[in-house]
Amino acid sequence: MQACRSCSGHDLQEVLSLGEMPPANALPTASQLDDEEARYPLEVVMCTGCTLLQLTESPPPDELFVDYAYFSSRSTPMVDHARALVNEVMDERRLGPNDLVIEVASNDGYLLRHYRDLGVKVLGIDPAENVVEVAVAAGIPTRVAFFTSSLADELRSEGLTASVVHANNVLAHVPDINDFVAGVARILSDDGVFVVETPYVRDLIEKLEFDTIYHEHVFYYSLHSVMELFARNGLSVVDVKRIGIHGGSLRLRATPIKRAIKVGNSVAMMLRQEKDLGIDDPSFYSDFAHRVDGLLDELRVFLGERRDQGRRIAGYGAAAKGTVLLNALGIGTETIEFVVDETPYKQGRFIPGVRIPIVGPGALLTQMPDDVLIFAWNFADAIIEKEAAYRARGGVFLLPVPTPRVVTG
Ligand code: DWN
Ligand code: ZN
Repeated sequence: MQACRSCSGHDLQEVLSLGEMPPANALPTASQLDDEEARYPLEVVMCTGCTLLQLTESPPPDELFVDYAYFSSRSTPMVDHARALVNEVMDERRLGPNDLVIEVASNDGYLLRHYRDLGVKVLGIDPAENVVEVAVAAGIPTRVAFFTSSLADELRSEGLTASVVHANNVLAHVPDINDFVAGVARILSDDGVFVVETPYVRDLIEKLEFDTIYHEHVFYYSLHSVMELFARNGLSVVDVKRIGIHGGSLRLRATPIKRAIKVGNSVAMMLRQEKDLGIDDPSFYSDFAHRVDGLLDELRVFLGERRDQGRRIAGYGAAAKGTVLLNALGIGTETIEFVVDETPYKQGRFIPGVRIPIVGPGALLTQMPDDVLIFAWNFADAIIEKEAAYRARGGVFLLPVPTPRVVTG
């Protein structure tokens, strides 16, 4: 990679290298275990020009997102979170049957279903044919496509413009990000709003969430770097707030620059915070790799001690984060017997690279491992509550970041 994907700058400073890894959601089936897995460098650099952190290499999106393992509705907290967001936007915008809401990366309809139930017109856009099938079966009109500026023009030529465009956990995933944002600017109606949720680089660094670095996540945004990207493509960020989802994200609203809407105080305040923290300065990231190495060493000791005591350990959540964590640790079935996950697509498959079997959550009670390491730590509360019977029988939950620890209380 020679230049920044956002501003084309050439001064790229290394932040972290996790070596060569298989794509986090490329879960092999039993019959594929003898096949060679594709591996790509997993390296993050910072552009000193526009301050955007990004991968040096990312597999072609076709390879990552067409047959996709992630079904948003399989995580109840995601559905609940989406419902709350829809209610917030409905209160703000008073949308009705003549308004169109578009979600880019609409997955299985986990968010649009709430607008549809409120009588608002919806259109999903998502490249994952296998996941879109679920959305369409649930009555959510969805285009199987990657969102691009030419798709935006096509939709506009069909007379479609959006009162709201949602993009949750996709702004980080699109290598040609300028074209993507330009497309949003084109499909928004004149008084439309772009509502985005994307993981926040401040949380990644401060909470050592290195396992959220994987090939699907090409970018790691600050407010500063998002604003540079949006301004270049005709959008102005008018409101922003930090939210807890997925380890800590930004929820921001943007409108076409030509509307010259007054920028809210929230934007100025967060930019001030980022300046005071030095988030747009390479030195903010200079000890991250060292801290990650320290965490990996701590995790190896923590898990090794429990295994040496004869404790059997399983995992919870065949999350992309789990693939990164396990491959970075270099541990497999000698330490983690199996991983449970409620997603039918994932069951019967294996964690890439380390080949740990993925099974249904019933295995917790039938196999009764002593410890369960939660890879989907962003949903730990919901998982621990759900698996109360396992704890009642003496099962122990473990969390890996920002420090390895036993869940008590
Ligand atoms: O950006 C992305 C985020 C939104 O989701 C995608 N690129 C990939 C994916 O990342 P992830 O796989 O790390 O996300 P999650 O949401 O932490 O994965 C949770 C996994 O755990 C899912 O496979 C579902 C599973 N799960 C479960 O089996 N029972 C989750 C919950 C809450 C449960 O109760
Ligand atoms: Zn740049």
